[in-house]
Amino acid sequence: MSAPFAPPPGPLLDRYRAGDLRALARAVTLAEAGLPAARPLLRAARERGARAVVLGVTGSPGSGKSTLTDALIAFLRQRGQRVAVLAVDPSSPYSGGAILGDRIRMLRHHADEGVFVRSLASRGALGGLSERTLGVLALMEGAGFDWVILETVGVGQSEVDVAAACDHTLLVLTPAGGDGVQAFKAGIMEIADVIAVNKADLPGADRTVRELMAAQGLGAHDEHTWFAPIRRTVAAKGEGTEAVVAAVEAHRAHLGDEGLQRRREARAALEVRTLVQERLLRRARELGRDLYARVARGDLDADDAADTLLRGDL
Ligand SMILES: Nc1nc2c(ncn2[C@@H]2O[C@H](COP(=O)(O)OP(=O)(O)OP(=O)(O)O)[C@@H](O)[C@H]2O)c(=O)[nH]1
Ligand SMILES: [Mg+2]
Repeated sequence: MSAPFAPPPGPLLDRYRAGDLRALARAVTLAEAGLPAARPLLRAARERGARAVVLGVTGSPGSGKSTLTDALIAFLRQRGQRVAVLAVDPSSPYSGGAILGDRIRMLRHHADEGVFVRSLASRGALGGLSERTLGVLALMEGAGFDWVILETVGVGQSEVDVAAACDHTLLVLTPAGGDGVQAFKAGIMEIADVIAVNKADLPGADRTVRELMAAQGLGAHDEHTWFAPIRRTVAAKGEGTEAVVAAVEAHRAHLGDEGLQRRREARAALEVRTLVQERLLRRARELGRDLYARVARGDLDADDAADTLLRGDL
């Protein structure tokens, strides 16, 4: 029986290679689940080579990351560029129902073949990236998008993860609550390649920009230091998006081919290390039980148990 809305025929891999967005959606699902069927797709994605601008968007909860991402989509589409977005759902108390809101907002692009939006659960780690995030980004890039945007809520470690996963990091701050000063104190500013002071329609934006600039001057720097351009945005009205895009492109020019290559190598290292970690921990969970009992009884010390697991000769 053939369903009325059956996907177009042809193996998934061919359809993915041809840029079919439904095939991409399926590929992402497989990759997210860590299924072996995702492997040929991931390989195909990488064979195409890296060419997208991979932009991480991070910042405190509610700072306007999704609104700004939506505005960036609109601007980039006007320029005829294709955009894929991966929103990592932190499943945290911070974001509440925001993901639903994101979906509804970005739905205005849903009929547009040049836009692909997907949310990914972060599996508990607060705002952190799952083991699969980098694979999913690679699939999006391999599907031929010009920009691949990763949105995550910045809570502690996650900003650092985002910076490691992307070519460029856009930090979204707001004039409210001394956001800028807090970012500086928490060492978050260091990972920013571009800073958006969003909600610039609210009071205090100028002051926030001044504080951020002063903070930038305090850090160690020389003639090669990249000072993250600080741009005022009113994402809700699409204001400042063009300046943000220009700043990201300026950072890309600053990195040059060599700098981009270094970032991509760091990303590859993160991806491989994450997979190794995941596999080792799975093996430890599955095979370690007897060893743990022996460690608990005092028959084996923990170091020897770890060595045994790593050697895999159980
Ligand atoms: N005044 C004003 N409000 C804005 C602006 N941009 C976004 N907002 C509002 O700020 C709220 C949060 O926006 P989101 O885009 O959902 O923020 P977010 O950073 O994605 O939030 P989380 O994903 O939950 O961390 C929404 O009510 C937006 O309408 C802006 O430029 N000015
Ligand atoms: Mg959001």
